[in-house]
Amino acid sequence: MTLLYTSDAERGRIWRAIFEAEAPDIAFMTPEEMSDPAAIRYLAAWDPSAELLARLSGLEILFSVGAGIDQFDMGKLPRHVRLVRMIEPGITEGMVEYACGAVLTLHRNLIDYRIAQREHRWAPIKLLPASARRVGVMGLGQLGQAVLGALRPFGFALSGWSRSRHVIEGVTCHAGEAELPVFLSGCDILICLVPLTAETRGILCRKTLSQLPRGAALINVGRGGHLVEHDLLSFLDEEHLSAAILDVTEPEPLPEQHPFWDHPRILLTPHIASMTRADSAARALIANIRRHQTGQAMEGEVTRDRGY
Ligand code: NDP
Ligand code: OXD
Repeated sequence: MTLLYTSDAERGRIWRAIFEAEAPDIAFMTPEEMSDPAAIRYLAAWDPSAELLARLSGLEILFSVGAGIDQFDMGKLPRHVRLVRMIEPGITEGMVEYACGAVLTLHRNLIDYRIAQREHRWAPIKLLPASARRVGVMGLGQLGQAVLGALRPFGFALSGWSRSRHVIEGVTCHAGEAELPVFLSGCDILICLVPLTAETRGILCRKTLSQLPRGAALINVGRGGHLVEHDLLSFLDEEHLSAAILDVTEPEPLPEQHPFWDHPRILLTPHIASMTRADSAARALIANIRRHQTGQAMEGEVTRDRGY
């Protein structure tokens, strides 16, 4: 049983040590060590080249080293190869921390205070109780639900939106395109945590952003491709939106001259909301391989036709 690993070298050293200690029956290999490509059954990668994929004739499963799978060119991946995204505590914990930090930044008007500080203005803003602030999460999957769970103790009025219907205690749940307008109209702070698919590309656009209440703010931790940048800039300039916290852009990194860099109402971070944690991810991968070996459903297997 051979696993080929083609991602970050530092993480690779940690994974190798964990595989050797905890799953010695699975040979852990990097491309430099690969003598027989046809013997590779599992590939753990972020964005494998088409040339590499073409050489792996015995490949059964492609494991993403991250939560997202939009980076893969599905057209280059043979239909029979199963695709699995990464679900591991490090990614979830990182996202929970970032999203809660971003919501509190907006809730406590820290973007306004940053602007006021630059202008040497001492300008207190009346405190709004958390219960009066409506926070909505687009995407009620692994990360969206964890974020909602962590926001709950603050007392925010929580809602969520997903493709299929969910029932989550303390969260008003909406489902499907038909319920998107009512969901958006109840979000003072909107968090985007859907995967990037053909259906969700450009979902944060003029039509949807205009359905947010005046003064609402956006947190995009999904993918840059969700956002129509020009529409966000118009809504910020027209003061329909009050602020945006963006962890993802398209392209990444953002070009030097991009207007987001200097916009006073945009807080930008370089795609660091969460990161795959080496030790917990290695163990999550081993657990998934064991599930596969014993005929159980793997955690995070992607439905390829659905795109996530
Ligand atoms: P999941 O697959 O667990 O959840 C996806 C959610 O989105 C599901 O609730 C799904 O609905 C919903 N969804 C998908 N398509 C649609 C649609 N067309 N309309 C409405 N809802 C839809 O994903 P994760 O929570 O694990 O991750 C979400 C994304 O977060 C990743 O794909 C990645 O892009 C991003 N991410 C960003 C990181 C960062 O550092 N910025 C780090 C990690 C992830 P349903 O429940 O009905 O299936
Ligand atoms: C991921 C990411 O998908 O870091 O894991 O964005």
